[in-house]
Amino acid sequence: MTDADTLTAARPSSDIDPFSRENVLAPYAWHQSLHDAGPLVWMTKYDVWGTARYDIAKQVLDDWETYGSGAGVGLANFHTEKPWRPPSKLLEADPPEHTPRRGVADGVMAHSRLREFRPIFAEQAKLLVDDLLAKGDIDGMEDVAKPYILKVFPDAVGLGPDGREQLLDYGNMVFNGFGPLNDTFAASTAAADAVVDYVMGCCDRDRLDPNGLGEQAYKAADEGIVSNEEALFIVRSMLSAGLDTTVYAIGNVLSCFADHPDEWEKLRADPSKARNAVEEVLRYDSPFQSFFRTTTRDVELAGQHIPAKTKIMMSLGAANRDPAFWEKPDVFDIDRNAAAHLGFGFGVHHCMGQAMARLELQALVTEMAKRIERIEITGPAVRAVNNTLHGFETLPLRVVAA
Ligand code: OVV
Repeated sequence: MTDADTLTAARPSSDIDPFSRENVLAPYAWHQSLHDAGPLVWMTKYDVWGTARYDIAKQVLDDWETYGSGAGVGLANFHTEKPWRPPSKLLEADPPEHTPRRGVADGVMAHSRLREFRPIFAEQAKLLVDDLLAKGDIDGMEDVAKPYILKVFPDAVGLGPDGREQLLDYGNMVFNGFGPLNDTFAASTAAADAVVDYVMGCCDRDRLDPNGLGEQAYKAADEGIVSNEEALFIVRSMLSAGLDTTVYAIGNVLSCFADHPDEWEKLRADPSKARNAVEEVLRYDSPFQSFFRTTTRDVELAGQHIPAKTKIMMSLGAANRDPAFWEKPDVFDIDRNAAAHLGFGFGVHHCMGQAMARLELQALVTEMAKRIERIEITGPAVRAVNNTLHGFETLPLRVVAA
């Protein structure tokens, strides 16, 4: 063997493109090959490291000092590439700047503060299920996921009623923007200017309902904890991360249960299982598929030497099915303890909206479990093409009343 061969042998590599159309549509086969290639794999298509392993992903997420977010949490390396939008002051920032902003966001989105939404979401879920049962034949995205989330979440933040569907267009761009500037990204940014204008307008304090969550961020600015600009960016983060993610999650919930009628039966027998069922969907079919960190110094990881300023891709969707961590990872089982999934990330940047997402999802799943006997697939489901999110474009279903 030549020296070059020895080097190649010592460094697992893969030419997988995680962001190709085929691969975002059907991730589980390439997850397997990335997993099998090694704990940490050099991805030749993009010159970044990648991992499909639960323990490595968690180790990276847990160490913000070594694996930073300030150079972006997508493929773009802000050391050398210009971000496509002004970076998030939460997600794409590191301590110490990140810390007070995150403190404010956590206060606004704290479970204890959000509990007041539980009856409101339950009422919306009830109205929605009335409508679904009246129709019978429905589309899981157009009739369930989108109308529910576009009602409950912008209401909670304090947005007006008009133009809300543009929030989904914005999220689509944001989540494509964590991948390469490929055709998928380009297609989603075709009408970017109008959509960005709409979303930035929504972040304006004067336009937010004084009783909503957005205003709470500005109250922290009044107290001097963050600046007004930081408050505006906290609202932008809510509107960036809070829509498409939960819309896709609801679609994945519906498809999981349509595909696994026995699990639906288990849930119907005990709707209090809704809580864990939601976690299991987020593990089994994670809406949030991947994230990056960038090394802040030279470091050894999984036996590899990685220089500073290098990107590492964590395939969260793969980690959530890593057989080294999960028993029978490819089995959808609402009774398993799924709480340790990485679908909300981990560490200082773990999802700030997770209490909100859980309340939204649990309210809907509980209402459906009480009143819907069966969810059947009635036509070809079409997966959505997005560089980061995994969900459906269309999901034709029939719901049968209990
Ligand atoms: C987790 C996440 C996704 C998308 C956008 C943001 C955060 C943000 O902070 O803007």
